[in-house]
Amino acid sequence: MRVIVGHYVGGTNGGNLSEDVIHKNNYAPVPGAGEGGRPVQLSQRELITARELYSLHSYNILVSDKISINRSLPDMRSDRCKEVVFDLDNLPTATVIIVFHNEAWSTLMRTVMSVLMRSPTQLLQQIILVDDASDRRYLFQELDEAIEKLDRVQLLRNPERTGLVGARLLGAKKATGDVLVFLDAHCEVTPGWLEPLLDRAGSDDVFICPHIDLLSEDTLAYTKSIDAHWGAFSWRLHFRWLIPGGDVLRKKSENPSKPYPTPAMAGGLFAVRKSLFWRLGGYDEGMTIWGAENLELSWRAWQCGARVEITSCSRVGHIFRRHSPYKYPGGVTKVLHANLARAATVWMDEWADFFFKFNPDVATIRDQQTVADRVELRKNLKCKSFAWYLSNVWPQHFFPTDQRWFGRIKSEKGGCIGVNPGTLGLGSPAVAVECITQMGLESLVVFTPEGKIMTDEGLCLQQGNGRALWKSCSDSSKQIWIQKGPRLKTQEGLCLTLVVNKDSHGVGDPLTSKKCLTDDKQIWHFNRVPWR
Ligand code: UD2
Ligand code: MN
Repeated sequence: MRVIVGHYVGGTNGGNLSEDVIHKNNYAPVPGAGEGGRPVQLSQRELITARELYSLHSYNILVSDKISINRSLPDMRSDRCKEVVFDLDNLPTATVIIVFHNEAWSTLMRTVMSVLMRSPTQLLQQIILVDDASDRRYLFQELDEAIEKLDRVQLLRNPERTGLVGARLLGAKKATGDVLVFLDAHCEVTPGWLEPLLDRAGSDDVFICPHIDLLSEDTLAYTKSIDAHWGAFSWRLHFRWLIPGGDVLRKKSENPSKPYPTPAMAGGLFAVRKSLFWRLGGYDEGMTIWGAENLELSWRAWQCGARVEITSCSRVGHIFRRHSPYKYPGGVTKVLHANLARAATVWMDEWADFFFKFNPDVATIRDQQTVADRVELRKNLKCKSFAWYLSNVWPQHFFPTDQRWFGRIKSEKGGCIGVNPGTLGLGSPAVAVECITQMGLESLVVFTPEGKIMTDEGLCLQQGNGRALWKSCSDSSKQIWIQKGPRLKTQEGLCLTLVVNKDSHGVGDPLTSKKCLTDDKQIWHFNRVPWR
């Protein structure tokens, strides 16, 4: 099969490509391509085509179309995980729910086939595909016919596009298995993926996530993702992968096959007992299209007496994309902001005020959200506070609290302690940033009672050899700064110093720790800012 490339006239969402390209299924497997999870390399000419087609799905569709939908993948589990024996007769059954909007045919089918190939028959009750009102023609009759041939797979069509929450709820209502297992439509599961999920989900108080590995958006190579990760979120409520707390890491290395807790789930891949899913209120149906439902569900689970966990014994690959390929009715920010506003309003208590205060554009739509039924749900389920969540589930968090100082630490010479937006935060040398007096978060820091200077994204100011650095917050004593009057001292008694260049007013100048002197460059002003 030949790929017909439309003429390139610029634009997004495939709008620049010919109808034929957009609506046709160009799946044409090349024997051996991508087998064993190996990368597929393209010729120079194909690379040009692939680039032109990229906007259709935000991954390399040319590569995907060359790889068999039945491709083999290696067993990605650790030896300790492979040793675990499951009693299949006593595990609950699964309904796998995969929702999609304008997904590529080959990617979608490979997701389905990987589940069929690698799930024990007696455990897989059914696969429910939910088409969230796609308009690509290859997903119409051609998909119906392909699905009809498959055992235990059914396809539901959402009459109107609701977004992933509405589509998942549609699937969940039709599920006959004991456990709901959600997957994105561009995943591939590996051997042994289902058993650990069902084993844990059987307990009825947990949302259990697989370890999400990486399917390269360019080559579709399957690669392992960082071993010790958990999910959390930034001050702007963007989902983030972070290093788990020390006690979790310790337990994880003692017992690598045991599921470990996570403050938040990424959202796309998890299993939950059907009864628990509905008892805790399913999803917030007011959330449209994409975004924030993962945080809402995570907070709800933890605050309302359940847990969110990851098991590294279940390995599933997912194509992480840099851009969203589909249309957001009303615009991506409008959709995402509305969803975030709902989640924050219902679950975050005083931290909702923090979020809205420093995200004024989200605040403008705060009052437009009708969340009375979700607030009622929280009351009926007798859920705990967000303060409880932060201190018990995510004690390593970097949000302000009543016990933590919050504000701007300004040098006598000008400039504030902070991380410049758009620069590499992690690992980068610290320089003074502009003291933004409005709601900008860049020059705001949390100063904890134990002496950590934290910023958004979990970065802490750390004493280096010479220059101070922004590093992931940890238990390191190099991250402790003791306030002595207007000075900030390291544990060795050195003073935080701004190395001022002439005429710079401090901004952009490096921070370092030096012998304490009577020196303006070591004088800091602590301007407290109310955080709610
Ligand atoms: C992550 C999650 C995703 C979801 C999202 C927040 C993973 C791996 N992925 O982003 O599941 O929780 O965060 O909302 O954890 N879809 C529809 N209708 C729409 C839009 C999307 O059906 O209007 C489908 C889409 O085809 C896909 C799934 O929803 O199968 C998730 O969307 P995504 O892949 O764009 O989200 P992702 O992985 O960036
Ligand atoms: Mn996805």
